[in-house]
Amino acid sequence: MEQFGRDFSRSQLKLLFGILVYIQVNIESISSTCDVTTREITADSNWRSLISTGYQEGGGSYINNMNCWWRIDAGADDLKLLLFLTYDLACPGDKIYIYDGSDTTSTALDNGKCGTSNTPTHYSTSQRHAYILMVTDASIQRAGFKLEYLAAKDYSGNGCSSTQTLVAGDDNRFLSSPNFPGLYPNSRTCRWLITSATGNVDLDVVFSDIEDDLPTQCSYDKYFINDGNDRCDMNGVKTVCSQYPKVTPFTFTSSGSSVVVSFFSDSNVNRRGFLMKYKSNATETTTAATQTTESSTPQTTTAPTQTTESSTPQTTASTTIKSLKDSNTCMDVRIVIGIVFGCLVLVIFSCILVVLMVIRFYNLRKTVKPNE
Ligand SMILES: [Ca+2]
Ligand SMILES: [Ca+2]
Repeated sequence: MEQFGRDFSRSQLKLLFGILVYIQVNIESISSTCDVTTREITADSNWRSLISTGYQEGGGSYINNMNCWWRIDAGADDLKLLLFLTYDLACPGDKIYIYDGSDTTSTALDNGKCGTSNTPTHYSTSQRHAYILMVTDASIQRAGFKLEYLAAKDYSGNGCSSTQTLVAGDDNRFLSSPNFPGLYPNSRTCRWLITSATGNVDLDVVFSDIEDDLPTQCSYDKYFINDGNDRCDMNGVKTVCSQYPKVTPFTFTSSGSSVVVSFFSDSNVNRRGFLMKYKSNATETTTAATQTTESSTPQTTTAPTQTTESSTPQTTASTTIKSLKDSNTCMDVRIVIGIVFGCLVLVIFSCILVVLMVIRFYNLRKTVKPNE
């Protein structure tokens, strides 16, 4: 009996300890992200995801009566944040707020979004911080939100004033459209020649959001990747247009030691542009063949049980990248050559006509003279 009492007490103690641990774990799980302090997150040049508590890809749910805060830091004063939000929040009590700054006194990029959207909403900050607030009320839970973020800046340099030469090294360096991650300007032509002293050039397109047309002809805005240092050489050229999220991130390896990237925007409608990494690939074997690959592997996000970050990059739908043998990269040169050639033909033709008329005139005068 005494043994039974001792065992019973031990079982009770174990149960009580288990309950305390359970409560403690859940309190820590919630308090680490909500209600107590702002969670600090540092972004980098890789796509990462912030998801609300309980969010799972295609399901899950948050809990009632939450107030959650996150502060994302791009990591340096010259970096800004590019954000993509998808959400499923029950209106009107559950909302997400996004601020362009380090707290709620900053300008709101979104001042209380709710409802459902699987199409990502774009935001970019004007400085290094973004502040995120999620609130939920006492009833009705939905999936929550997923916020993908990336630290970036304008890496376009002087490529829009003249062809800029960039040297690829062993480390990842970056090239972007002008004003990235903000909207690119209208009526802009930019060109960058990327060279490698030790091998081939690897391009890794991280992000692409370019005004397209339907059906996709890339007749509005676009960028080209030319394999080699001659932008007019159409062998192996890639052209990219289409808005996020249609373009699947892709990689491109030059067949030689250089590649030319050209960007064109027309006179209206501007979007976020592109961001790509480039580096030297010293181990590549130089061949004449174009080594272009497109990654179509879907990027998945795990289903965590609490608010977390994942290192998975953007979810994308399809690709509209295409090879063009007859693109208009060099259309401006061709037009000039055509006009010059046409003028020459016209001048030569006119001269021949004048000469023929003069000859005929003198022949007529000779014919008429004997009768005078
Ligand atoms: Ca609710
Ligand atoms: Ca445009």
